[in-house]
Amino acid sequence: MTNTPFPDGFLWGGATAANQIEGAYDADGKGLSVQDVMPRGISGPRSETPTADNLKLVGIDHYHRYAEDIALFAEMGFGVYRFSIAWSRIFPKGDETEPNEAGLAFYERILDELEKHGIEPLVTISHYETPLHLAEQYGGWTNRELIGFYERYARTLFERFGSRVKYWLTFNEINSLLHAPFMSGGIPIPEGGVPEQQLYQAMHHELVASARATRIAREVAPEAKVGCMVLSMPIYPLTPSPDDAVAVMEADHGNLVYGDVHTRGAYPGYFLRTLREKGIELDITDQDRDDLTHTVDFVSFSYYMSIAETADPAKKVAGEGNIMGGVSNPTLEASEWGWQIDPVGLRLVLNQFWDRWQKPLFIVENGLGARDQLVEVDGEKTVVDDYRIAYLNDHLVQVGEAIEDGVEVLGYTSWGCIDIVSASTAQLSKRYGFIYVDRGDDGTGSLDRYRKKSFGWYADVIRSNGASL
Ligand code: BGP
Repeated sequence: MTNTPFPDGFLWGGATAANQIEGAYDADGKGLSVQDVMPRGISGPRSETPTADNLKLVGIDHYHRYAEDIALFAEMGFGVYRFSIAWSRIFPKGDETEPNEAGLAFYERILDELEKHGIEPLVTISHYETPLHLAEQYGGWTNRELIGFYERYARTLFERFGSRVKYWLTFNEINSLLHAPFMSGGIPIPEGGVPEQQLYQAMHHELVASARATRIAREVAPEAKVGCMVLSMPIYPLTPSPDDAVAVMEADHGNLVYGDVHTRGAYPGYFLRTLREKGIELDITDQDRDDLTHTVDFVSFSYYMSIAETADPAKKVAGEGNIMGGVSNPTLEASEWGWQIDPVGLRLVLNQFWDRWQKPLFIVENGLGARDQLVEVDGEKTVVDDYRIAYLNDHLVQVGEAIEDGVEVLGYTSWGCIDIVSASTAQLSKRYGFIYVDRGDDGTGSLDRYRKKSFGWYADVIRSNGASL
């Protein structure tokens, strides 16, 4: 197809995460993860034990319906499917020495289905799914021992699946740890919050673990391509004042450091300044420094929104619904959850990351959460989600612009390619899918799947390799 900027072999697909899709939270030996005690998503308190109102315990029952779901992905023409492996299915408590064979067998079945349909797997090793035992008995990633546990887990996956899975992501949105310590780092949050020293030490441990996974992959699965995964968010100065530009630079540095470490293999100077100014002394061994030099093959990221930033304390009102700080941009519309919609921002962040790191880029999350209404059209149940088609179309047009700018983009996996439980709200009513799932926030529903209008639209985009945009 000539009239498209997307290269031959561009990987079109969709993305999900184990804790948001699978359900079967305690099936076949699976241990609890932090998600199983987070019935209210990012902002709500954790529960002592799993509670019936936690929609993730059942999810959309993908654990039993995976063959039907993957067949629907294949019907859209997916070339790639991003999913996560639930750490506590493989190591139920996280600190065992031997894996849970039934957990490995489930993901063998997933890979069998993908292979049957010729869909490339893209596996997230840890997607906000730290085993609860590691959180409660070790303090999560504040504890250096987690590096060893993660290393054993990653090695097990590479040894078992390394010949079948080409693309791997080490941690989902590794730059969210400072903002969501329990969800992202399995760090119990005491009254008064987690001391910054511990948060930054946890960040260091995850970065070392990510680099060790990369080193192991080179050894055990030489064909594998390992990427880091960050939450991307272009930041605009609220005014053209130089002070606002400095505020943007400093906020940007807070996110760019993760990609810098993964691609350059060492902490940049601006980060060392941050530590000095915060009075934080990281415990970094010579082995850590050597580990960090094992850099990634590609950089992947999620993209939903952009934010603004200002140096003026009087204007520093955090953007609604955004866990990563910043202020609202008065020139942009927001979604119902306050996420500011900015397709051009995707072109900007693609250029920024490419110019900075010169590594192939993979967009592994992008989508619009919305309260879809199931209706009947010509006797078929569906959702007329023209708003989602418009959002995705506008964003993909900007991916095409970035490719014309010379940016190397490996692929695009739309987030929540089937309705699943939202991470931030822990609800099902914030729907992203091309496929509607009949289950409500009250947990009732048939769990039947229905193709939305965007299902056919995306199939056309994939079939035409982007020419239909
Ligand atoms: C990202 C997570 C995903 C997904 C997405 C959408 O931060 O990596 O797991 O949940 O956000 O967010 P939400 O589900 O909160 O609307």
